[in-house]
Amino acid sequence: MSDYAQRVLDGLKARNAHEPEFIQAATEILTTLKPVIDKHPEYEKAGLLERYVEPERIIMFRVPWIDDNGQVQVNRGYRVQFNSAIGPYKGGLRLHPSVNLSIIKFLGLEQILKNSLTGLPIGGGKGGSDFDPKGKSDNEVQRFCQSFMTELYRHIGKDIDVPAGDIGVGAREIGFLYGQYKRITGSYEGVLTGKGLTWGGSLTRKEATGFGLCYLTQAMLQANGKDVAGKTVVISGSGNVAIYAAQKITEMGGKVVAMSDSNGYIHDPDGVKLDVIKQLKEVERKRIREYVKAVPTASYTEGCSGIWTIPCQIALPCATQNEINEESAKALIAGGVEAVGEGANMPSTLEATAAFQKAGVLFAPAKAANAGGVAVSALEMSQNSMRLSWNFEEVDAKLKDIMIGIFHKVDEAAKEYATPGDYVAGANIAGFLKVADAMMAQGAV
Ligand code: NDP
Ligand code: 2IT
Repeated sequence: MSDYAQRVLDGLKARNAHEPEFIQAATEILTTLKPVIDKHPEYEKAGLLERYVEPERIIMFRVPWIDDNGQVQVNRGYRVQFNSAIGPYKGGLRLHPSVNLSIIKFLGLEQILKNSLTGLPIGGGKGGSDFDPKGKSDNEVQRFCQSFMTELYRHIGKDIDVPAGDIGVGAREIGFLYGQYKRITGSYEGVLTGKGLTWGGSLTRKEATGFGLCYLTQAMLQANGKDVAGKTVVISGSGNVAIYAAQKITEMGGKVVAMSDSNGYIHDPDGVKLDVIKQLKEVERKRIREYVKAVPTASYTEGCSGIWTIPCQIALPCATQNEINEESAKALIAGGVEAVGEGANMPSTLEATAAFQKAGVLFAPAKAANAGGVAVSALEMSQNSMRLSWNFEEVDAKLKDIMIGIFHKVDEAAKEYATPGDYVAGANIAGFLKVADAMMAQGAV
């Protein structure tokens, strides 16, 4: 690592010692930026890296709401407005009991580079709350969302900060949040993405992250003389990203044999029946263990990490951060994995990533591989501004172009600055150069 990057990382660790996920994301980024930092000594005088790792603004707030028993509950809300050098802050909202500042900051830091890679004019931000939507009634979720937006509305806007979904935030939550924003401000504007199709949403946004992951994984395989067709695929999670990754990879000729949720995983060697998963997860909000009732030939195993012991050629982690540790990576390698495409944000630990790269596994890092969701969010913003809607095929074609374009940018940056095939370094460098250029041009702000 360059001296400058190392000093910035040391300072970041000292100042944020209690934020392990943020330190993990920053370590990977700063480590791989060395060739760029060495080439641009002017960055140091401009304090570029110190500014890059410090959010422009962190908003933390109380979210009081009343449960169905009349009891007042209090959660903590967050919005980290990390970097607006290339566009308004853009990034999802996560509702999960594990949410804390470290997790929101790591997601925000990643989002800056991801959004840059899309080629679209969007800065980086992320938010959420430690609210757990699981087991809550629709009315409780509505009251939480209304309370959350009652504070958040003053900090966001279509040209300021445009949140969207992430874990625990789907169409239902975006609806409640949007309704409350509109009620408070009186403004019908594209302040959130992932909206319903009758009120400003974009076709293909629901499918975008999963589809985009498959387009990029396919581009990576083909650049290396391989193809998705005929491959056995393991996908973790069974939420928005996992479901549409499973759909597209199946269309491409891959066979998905396992999926999971936070309780456990199902193994269906005949190929996972996606209509059963969609019914369970999108309609009934049930646990994945119920799958074996509909498909008795499949098996269910309690606990999620065992999914990585199932032999496969393609692994698509689509659940959450650090779900693949070194042991799981070694199990995947032993099982013959040829390619990993990260649908979730930072699903592989630093040690797992190193193990994959050392073993020669094609490895598409999250900020490139899962950029399709935010890319179509940016297309939703464009459609809202123009007050028109593109059809499914148009948006899907643009998404595919963007994902293939990202792969080429990443591939070329790896070749020019790092090691050919090191898509981790390639993604960080390609994403960073655009943001750095904008930050240098805009002065010390
Ligand atoms: P969903 O809430 O729709 O689904 C999340 C899935 O992951 C569920 O199956 C959930 O299981 C599982 N999961 C969540 N947390 C954990 C955990 N701590 N341990 C084990 N399993 C867990 O979220 P998304 O599909 O939208 O998001 C999945 C990942 O993709 C996240 O990392 C997110 O940041 C990333 N991502 C999402 C984008 C989007 O457009 N939605 C865009 C880019 C990245 P359970 O139901 O049991 O909790
Ligand atoms: O991690 C991500 O890129 C998202 N959750 C989607 C963000 C967005 O603004 O669509």
